[in-house]
Amino acid sequence: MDTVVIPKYSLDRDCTTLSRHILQQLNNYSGEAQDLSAIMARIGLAGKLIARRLSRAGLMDNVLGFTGESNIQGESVKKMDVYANEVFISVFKHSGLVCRLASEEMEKPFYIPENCPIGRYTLLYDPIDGSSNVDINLNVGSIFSIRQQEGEDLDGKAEDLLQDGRKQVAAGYILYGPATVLVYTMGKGVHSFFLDPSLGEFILAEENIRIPEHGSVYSVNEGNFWHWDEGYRNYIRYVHRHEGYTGRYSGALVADVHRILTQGGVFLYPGSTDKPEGKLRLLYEVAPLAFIIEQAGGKATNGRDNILDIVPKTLHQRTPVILGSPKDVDLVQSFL
Ligand code: P6P
Repeated sequence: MDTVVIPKYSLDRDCTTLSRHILQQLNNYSGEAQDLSAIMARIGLAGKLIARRLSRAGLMDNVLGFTGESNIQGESVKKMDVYANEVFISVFKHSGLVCRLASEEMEKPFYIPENCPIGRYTLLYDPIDGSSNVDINLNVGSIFSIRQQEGEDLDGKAEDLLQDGRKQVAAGYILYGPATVLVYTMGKGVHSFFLDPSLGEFILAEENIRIPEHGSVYSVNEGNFWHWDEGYRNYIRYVHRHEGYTGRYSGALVADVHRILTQGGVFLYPGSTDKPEGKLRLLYEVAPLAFIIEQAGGKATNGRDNILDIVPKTLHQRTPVILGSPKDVDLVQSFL
């Protein structure tokens, strides 16, 4: 299946919005298809609201900097984290679509009561990933994953979310950069949309994106070098000593993974002696990105198991991750 690039500036291109593309992908106009189409459109609205805030952040009071609070992860919360988290909640209110939201910024799942009698979908998300970049105007992203509720969740613990990544109905990310780009999959390939500010719409740019079999980029925070197992250190020594490799690391997962998706290579965030599970969260960071990468023909592993096969025990469970081009993921694993 080749990557299809849509002719630019055709009328039909300008009309291929997120919601239309979902219906095209599902090739039906059932209630369920319409629901998923509406969910994706609302995720697009969240992206537009966050992109607008980011573009004005430096000119507004009370947008940048820290709140002084810490989140469930024990991390200092940025004002932008709180705003973006609220955006995702607000865009799904009175939608009848999504009953529960699970976010990096909220210890427990958040229920939108007016939606719960009928809303059978759950949104899991990292509202602003890479928020350390917000104050210096570098790339940040949002990551999302859609799952269907199983059972009645009578105890309000959303334990049906603790299932493997293959239960994801849809997943993707929004990259806030020179352009705002939304990339998603529903298990039928990976597709990218650019926000056209003149239309206020995400417009289809590429369909069925395929990750190169190999790429020159390795993306990792080498500052943790002496905290890794020897196998990771030997991999880094290999790429240091062999021609054809280059390091790229932005500190924002979405930006680094988007580079790997489009140019090939490997992103890794290994476990360390003090944090054997690594830093990145499984349910709303690594599993959605693994779905994207695998759908594009790449691989995603924790060093032993396929990321999409991992069954989490807790909502905010972390996992080590190696993801990207098949040949490069295999090379890393050959040292472990
Ligand atoms: P480190 C940002 O805080 C984040 O969650 C990801 O976006 C990013 O990949 C990672 O942490 C960076 O972590 O330890 O390299 O600063």
